[in-house]
Amino acid sequence: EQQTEQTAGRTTNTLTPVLTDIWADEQSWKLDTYTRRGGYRALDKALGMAPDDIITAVKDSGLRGRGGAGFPTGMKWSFIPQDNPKPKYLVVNADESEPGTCKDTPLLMANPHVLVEGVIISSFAIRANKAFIYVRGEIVHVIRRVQAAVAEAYAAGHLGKDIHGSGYDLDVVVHAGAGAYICGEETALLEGLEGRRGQPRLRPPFPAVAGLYASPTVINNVESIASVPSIVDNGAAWFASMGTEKSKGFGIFSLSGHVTRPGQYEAPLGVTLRELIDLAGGIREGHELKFWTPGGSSTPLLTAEHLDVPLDFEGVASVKSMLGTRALQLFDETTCVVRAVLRWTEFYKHESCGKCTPCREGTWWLVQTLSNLEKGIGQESDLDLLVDQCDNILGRSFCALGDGATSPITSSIQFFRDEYLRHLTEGGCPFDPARSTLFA
Ligand code: L3W
Ligand code: SF4
Repeated sequence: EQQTEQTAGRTTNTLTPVLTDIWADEQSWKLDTYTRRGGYRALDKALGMAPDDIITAVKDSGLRGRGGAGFPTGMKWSFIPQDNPKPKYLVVNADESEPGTCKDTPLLMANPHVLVEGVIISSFAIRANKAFIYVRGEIVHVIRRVQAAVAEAYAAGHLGKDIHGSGYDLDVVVHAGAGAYICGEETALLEGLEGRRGQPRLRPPFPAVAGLYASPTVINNVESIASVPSIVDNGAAWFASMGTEKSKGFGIFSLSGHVTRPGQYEAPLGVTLRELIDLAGGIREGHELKFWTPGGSSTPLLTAEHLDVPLDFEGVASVKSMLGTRALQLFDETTCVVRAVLRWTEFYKHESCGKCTPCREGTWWLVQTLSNLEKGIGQESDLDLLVDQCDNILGRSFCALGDGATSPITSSIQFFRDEYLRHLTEGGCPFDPARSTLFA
């Protein structure tokens, strides 16, 4: 318990305290605490509704997938073919592994019951009697916490047979992954759940049509499912009143790196990085922002000139990046961008599942070219070679991992070409690594 308390979410400084409102409470992860705060009230309401009306409410709310792609959640649910006699499944993607992304893990630690309640309501809506929560394998304390919450929910009659006397049955399995980033890709995750090597499947068919055990399956991110109880409880219009025209509601933004108070900040979509940095106490004293990722390392880097870009799907796309997982990693002027990008590229090379050639071979070549540049032993034409290597991966890979690997490289060359060249003219990194708190 001691270890898990330390890793529970701590931030209470939020603009829209919905998913995080309970985080500061003592033993916020316990069923009693959650119930005292009105937890499982939405479940009763949902069980009194027609399943299709819940799907309509989620559609009307405008909720879009919180795992990175922003696909409309209610629309995804409506793709489940109800005339298909096969069982339907709900799978929660809790395999949070995107570099910099730390929103689902603290949510699960601090408030696992909001996910469990969301799982029951969502499963009822799509007529599933079995749901899986696929948790990243390395985070054992989180797996234990989710398992404990599921056990509490069974004991209280929120799970199992005839939930709340409604006649609806649901079983939930908490599954631990084995530590591969690729298993966050939805079809690789399904392969893993079925006991096979985690590698992506060809889509279509999308999981909604043929997913787990070739049955209709909804796969959603933790935060998407955890948002459902509040939509049922407060109504679609309440949710849609927050956020922007096409990116409704709220989300957890995780700030890390050179910021005074790193942590999770829940805010309406469309909030700007400038506003979030203010909440987080500013960039560390005496320094200034140099570059940042809007949604983890798979989303193109941005710079200080983008501080006022609305952090919603459209706003970030308008500056040729992606909202992604709202993993805001902030780097000040002491950080060497080439070194940071090399570090991420090594990660993609390591995590490439090897199924397709552009990514398997290409990420290896990216590391070779980049590390030569970083050491200052390359030549100027290597920068063009690097861009060419990216061009041969982007759009030619089997899944989003290959594409994502090119994002930090191409965007950093766009904004910091001179810094790359300085490595060559100075015969090595112009930054004194001892001055960099991240890479010293
Ligand atoms: C039925 C159709 N379903 C699309 C479903 C599809 C999926 C969802 C989004 O990648 C991104 C990626 C990473 N019928 C459908 C349909 N769907 N058309 O909609 O699909 P898609 O292909 O747009 O995206 P994706 O493959 O889910 C996710 C980016 O997120 N990312 C990484 C995130 C990593 C984490 C983590 O570690 N937890 O979230 C960050 O930016 O690059 O672009 O469900 O089935 N016609
Ligand atoms: Fe595997 Fe990379 Fe190809 Fe995706 S892009 S299938 S991770 S080799």
